[in-house]
Amino acid sequence: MNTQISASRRMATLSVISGFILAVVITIPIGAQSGSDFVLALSGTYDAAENILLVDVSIENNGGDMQGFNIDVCHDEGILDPKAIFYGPEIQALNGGSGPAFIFSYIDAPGGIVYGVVFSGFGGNEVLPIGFYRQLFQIHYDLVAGVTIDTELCFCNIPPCNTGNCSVAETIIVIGGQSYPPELNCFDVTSGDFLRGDANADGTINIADPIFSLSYLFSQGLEPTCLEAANANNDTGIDLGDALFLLNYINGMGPAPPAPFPVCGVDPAGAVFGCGNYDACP
Ligand SMILES: [Ca+2]
Ligand SMILES: [Ca+2]
Repeated sequence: MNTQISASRRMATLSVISGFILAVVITIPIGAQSGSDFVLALSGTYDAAENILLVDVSIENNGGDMQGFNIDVCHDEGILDPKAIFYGPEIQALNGGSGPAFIFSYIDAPGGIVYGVVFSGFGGNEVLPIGFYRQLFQIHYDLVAGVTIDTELCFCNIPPCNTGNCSVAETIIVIGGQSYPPELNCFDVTSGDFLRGDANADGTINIADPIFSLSYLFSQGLEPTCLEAANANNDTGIDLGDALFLLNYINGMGPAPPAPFPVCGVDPAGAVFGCGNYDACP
């Protein structure tokens, strides 16, 4: 759990995305299974200037020393067009920083993408130990012209490709040379609304929000489910300044949070940390 908090916090503190980027709300999973030692999840942002949806695939690994994986993500081909896949920082750090030994990447698999990674070459022993990996890899999708972001992404098992060369396509995690199935959830993806300053994502702004932020920042409290909502002052950091900004506003001693505020909406422009899950808007 500490790994999750520190990794996410590091991402929140360091990640600054410039340009015209809107938060993309990716809602809670549909039809979640339970009991797996591996929980996959999605979060994302939409870059309106480039018309690209950037989706991070995370994994909560409670199973052991992970040696590799094959993960399929299915999408609506009438809305999304996958263009590229990039692995995240922990995979980049493998093998002395040279990255994984083998990558099998199929962005044109039927109905989705297939991404397989083997950490070590012959004789190696590279693993990702138990922990939370916020950006195991990232998928870049183009939006099909003329559509809005209102769709669903699912972790899935894509049948062996009838074109190309992806004959091993089932979603599995590898530990000790054995394959294990993770949870296969679906996530709604919308260019969603949120309320700036609502760090605890309950739909209202009050003193509970700066307390929630302070707990997250300094007491290993829960991470805001919508990081951009916690960016109360709409600058390039999620830090003590946001809690102080909110406290000043709540006590009538400072300005109100920038839009979207005081009603729900999308971020009109600017730097965004992403909004993984915000359900409090009507
Ligand atoms: Ca709140
Ligand atoms: Ca801030």
